[in-house]
Amino acid sequence: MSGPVRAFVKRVVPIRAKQFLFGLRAVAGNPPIDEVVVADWQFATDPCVGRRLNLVIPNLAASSAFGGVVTGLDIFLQLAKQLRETVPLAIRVIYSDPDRETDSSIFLKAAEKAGLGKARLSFLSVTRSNQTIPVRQRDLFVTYNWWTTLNTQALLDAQARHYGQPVAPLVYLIQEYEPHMMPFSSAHMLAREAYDTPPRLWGVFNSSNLHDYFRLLGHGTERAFVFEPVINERLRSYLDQVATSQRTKRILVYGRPAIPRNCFPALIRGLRHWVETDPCAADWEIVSAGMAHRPIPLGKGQKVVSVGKLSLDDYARMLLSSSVGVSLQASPHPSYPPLEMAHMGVRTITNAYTSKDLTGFHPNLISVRSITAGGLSAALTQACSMWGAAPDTYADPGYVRTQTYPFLSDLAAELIAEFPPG
Ligand code: TRH
Repeated sequence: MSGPVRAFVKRVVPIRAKQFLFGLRAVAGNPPIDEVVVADWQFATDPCVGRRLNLVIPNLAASSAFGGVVTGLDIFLQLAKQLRETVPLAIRVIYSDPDRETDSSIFLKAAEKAGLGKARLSFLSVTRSNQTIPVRQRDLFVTYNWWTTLNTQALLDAQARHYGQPVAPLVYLIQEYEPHMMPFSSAHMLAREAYDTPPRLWGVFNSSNLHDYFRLLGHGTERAFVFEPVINERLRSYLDQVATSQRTKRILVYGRPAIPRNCFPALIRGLRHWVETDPCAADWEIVSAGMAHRPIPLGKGQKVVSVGKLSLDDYARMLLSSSVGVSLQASPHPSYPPLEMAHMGVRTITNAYTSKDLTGFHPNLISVRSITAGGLSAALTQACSMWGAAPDTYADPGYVRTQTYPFLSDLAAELIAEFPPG
């Protein structure tokens, strides 16, 4: 695609048609993600004087409503609730990359559950990269990832210029070191810029491991609100069965072949090495959960069989009846499955990464520094050799806390002070 044609496509073609065009290009090679997501949203005055809190998120769809998305939504809703206890507040959700799977009922149900109701709630789908977005004088924004942050910061700058007020802080839900989710590229650079561009970045960090790593790489914030992962509410109700549940000789692996950070190839190599070298391996069943894939032979007649992505209740039952778990993540963030496995009494192998080392977080956790076939296989042999001994039922007080986001009252109080006077 030539330069002027590309510029034309970026500027005026609706996002669905644009995705189709880029899809055509993908036959020859994937379009760089920044071509699709970095936008040029146009500021428009919204004369309404009421305060409003905006969530800017790529999309909400059933297929991705778990893990980080659920946490992000939860934080936003709890924050809105706390703000509403003090000031009248409208809420707007802006989808930067809506598609046919977009499902606002996910937000509405969660809002209902959080006690926010449906009043003063609105949704805006951005379908053109130069779409005009109405901004009030008293609009504050919470963003979900690097491109929603970059796109939104331009609106904040325009808001400050237009209404003649200081630039508002931008609350960014930082749940992963996003530049590492891409190869060295313009998108990688832009993801780094999302941390360094906002003059008033208020980072909400999912885990102190991630916050440490963020600082280690030289980024800073005006304000940092850090919280540790907390047990999923649905899984919490199964904790009292950990001590008594009947377990079989089953290894449960978090198997997501399409998600590179979950290190699926290393996982399979480790399992193959273990089957090859541990005479006890023949007695074990190996189940993969997280994403459907074909059975994978491991040698000596053994195989990994995928059960796909289980419902949370089935996942809990699977954990309670398994003895050993493996869940890898190439990232400073611990990810949820190793913490869930360990707390459900599964002897769990996970990996360290720079400042992340989960040794000591839970007695059922084995943290490896090496994910080579030999490294993982040795850890599997160690974990499987403990078969028969009762699993540890320790519950980390931080992980099972009921006050999910302890920083929220500080954040809410500080944000209220940031709304310009009406
Ligand atoms: O959203 P996730 O894919 O990942 C992220 C990563 O950890 C990411 O790096 C971090 O930024 C972010 O969370 C905070 O979710 P994750 O950690 O892989 O957890 C998956 C969730 O899915 C977990 O809470 C349990 C649940 N689950 C099921 O519901 N069914 C299943 O079968 C399995 C295996 C998991």
